[in-house]
Amino acid sequence: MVPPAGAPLRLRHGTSKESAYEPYVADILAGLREAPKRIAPIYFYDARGSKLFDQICELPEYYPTRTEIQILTDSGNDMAARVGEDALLVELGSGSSMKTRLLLDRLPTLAGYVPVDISRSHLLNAAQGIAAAYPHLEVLPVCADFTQPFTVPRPRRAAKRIVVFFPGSTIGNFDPPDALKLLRVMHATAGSGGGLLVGADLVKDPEVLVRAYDDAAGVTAAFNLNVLRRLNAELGANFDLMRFHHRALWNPQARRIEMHLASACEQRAMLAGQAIDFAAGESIVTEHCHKYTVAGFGAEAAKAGWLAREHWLDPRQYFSVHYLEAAPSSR
Ligand code: AVI
Repeated sequence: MVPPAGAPLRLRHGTSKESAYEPYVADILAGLREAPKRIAPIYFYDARGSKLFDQICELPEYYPTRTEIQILTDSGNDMAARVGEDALLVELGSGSSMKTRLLLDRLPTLAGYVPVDISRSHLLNAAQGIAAAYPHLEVLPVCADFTQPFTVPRPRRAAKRIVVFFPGSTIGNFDPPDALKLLRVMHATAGSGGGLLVGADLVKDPEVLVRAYDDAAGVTAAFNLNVLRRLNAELGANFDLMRFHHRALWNPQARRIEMHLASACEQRAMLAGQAIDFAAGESIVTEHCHKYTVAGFGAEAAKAGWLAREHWLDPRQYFSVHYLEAAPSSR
């Protein structure tokens, strides 16, 4: 269950009884009753959260976006050669960005472009932007939760293969079992002989990683805290934003950055009539950002039936883009 970015979390006519609330409320409360407490990162993206994320991508410390763009710029021709002639490109997530265009510019024979997004407004904006910039390209938007199987539309001109495009290292925000499930769904989407072009952030100096998620200007802190602001505004919660602090920690065993909201003191917050008690220093985990090695990513993908064909790195070896081919389904 993924809330479309910017969509409200609760029906206007909800009552104070938890059972009458949208399923998101039950999901958030269940996470806050776990140990450690959790709020899923899908809840970051209201309008303010999406704007803050755009600002994060511009930060000097946040290297992933600009590094992936650099790799796509430098090695886009090789990637296009892998995608090949007359392919159908299926992009997971909103497709208005510069990354998509860097690829589309090099794929003049595409049979079609399928942006997939759960937010109808993001999807239609993105699809219109791409259709205007590439008038000869058939654009076939699909409004769907891409973590679940969905039907790929057929373009008017038959495609030789389906290639899934999943930039941004969003795969890193899935814990390993969910990342594997997603790799399997992508395998089913591409079908035998299809491809996957995917960005994955790499393990590196922990100082560089922590700075990327705890920037000097405090934009990531604002992004993290915004989730509590959202729960207050949309669900009538009463988290005291002054008494939670953003923390970004490197977990070397799990090879991930963990984003936390740490409680400055012992305190109680209310959400949907339920009390949530915090000890001083106790935190809510809001996001995991897994970092891979090139070989480790290939090994995970192989479990889902993908064959690693080629990968591209930037000169500092901070970020990787992989082209994988779908072996016949392993299930
Ligand atoms: C969306 N995702 C790839 C970002 C990341 O780097 O894991 C989310 C993010 N969280 C804090 N900064 C960026």
